Amino acid sequence: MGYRIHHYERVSSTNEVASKLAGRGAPEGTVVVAKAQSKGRGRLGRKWFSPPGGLWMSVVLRPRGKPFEALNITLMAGLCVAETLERLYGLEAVIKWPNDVRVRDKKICGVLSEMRTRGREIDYVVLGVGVNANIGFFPEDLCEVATCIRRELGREVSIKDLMMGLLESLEERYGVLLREGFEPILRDWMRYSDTIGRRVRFRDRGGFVEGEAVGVDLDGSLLVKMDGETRRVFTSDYVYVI
Ligand code: BT5
Repeated sequence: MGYRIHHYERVSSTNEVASKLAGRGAPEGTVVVAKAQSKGRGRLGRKWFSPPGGLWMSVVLRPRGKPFEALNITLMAGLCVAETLERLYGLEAVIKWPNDVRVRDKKICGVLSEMRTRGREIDYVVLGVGVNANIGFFPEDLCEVATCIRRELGREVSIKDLMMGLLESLEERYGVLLREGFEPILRDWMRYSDTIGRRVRFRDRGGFVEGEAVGVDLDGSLLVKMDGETRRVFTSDYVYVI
């Protein structure tokens, strides 16, 4: 695909900047990376803590004429982060459906894909990835639940090397996704998943219900078995792995 990387010191959110560029016609492979974000965002209106020391990056993708969902791209990106952390640093990373990469049961990365459609076609997807690389401190509410590469390795890492390693992996996996579809991605994703086989809770008509995660469908949705039936659950269903 070929990348064109735009570096910033500080932006509101790299997803926001990348969306603006994509809306003005920026080509596939446009990358926005910032040293810090003042309004880093997570899913469902949540905040993403983004001080200097992290890799905060968004990539514009234009999978035209392909029946992918943003969720396929999210899962693909989680896989790329997990294998990059393993390949570059020997970290044992697992993926929590749909978008968390975790090390020793703490969140080290989050992925946020945002899609813009035109009619029934995808106009663009902005793939946002946040990896905690060399974070000096976490606020109180994240201290116990988040980690960073430096904390895991006991040494600083190069954010540039991390970015290049991740972009390389994304380029390869995205190529597979376009050529062969989601199936081969999902197969590899499963090897890193720590969600399948676990109990999950999700929102259902105002209340919450529970079931067992038994797989992931080709659209990226989670397959949950409950009372003899298998349900497809989406990220908007506020899923919690128990
Ligand atoms: C995510 O949302 O995990 C998606 C995060 C995506 C961030 C990237 S950074 C580059 C790009 N530009 C953006 O503006 N965003 C993307 P979600 O699954 O909703 O998780 C959000 C929750 O994770 C928060 O409510 C916190 O509990 C926790 N959290 C916030 N900041 C964190 C951090 N730095 N490390 C670990 N956990 C964090």
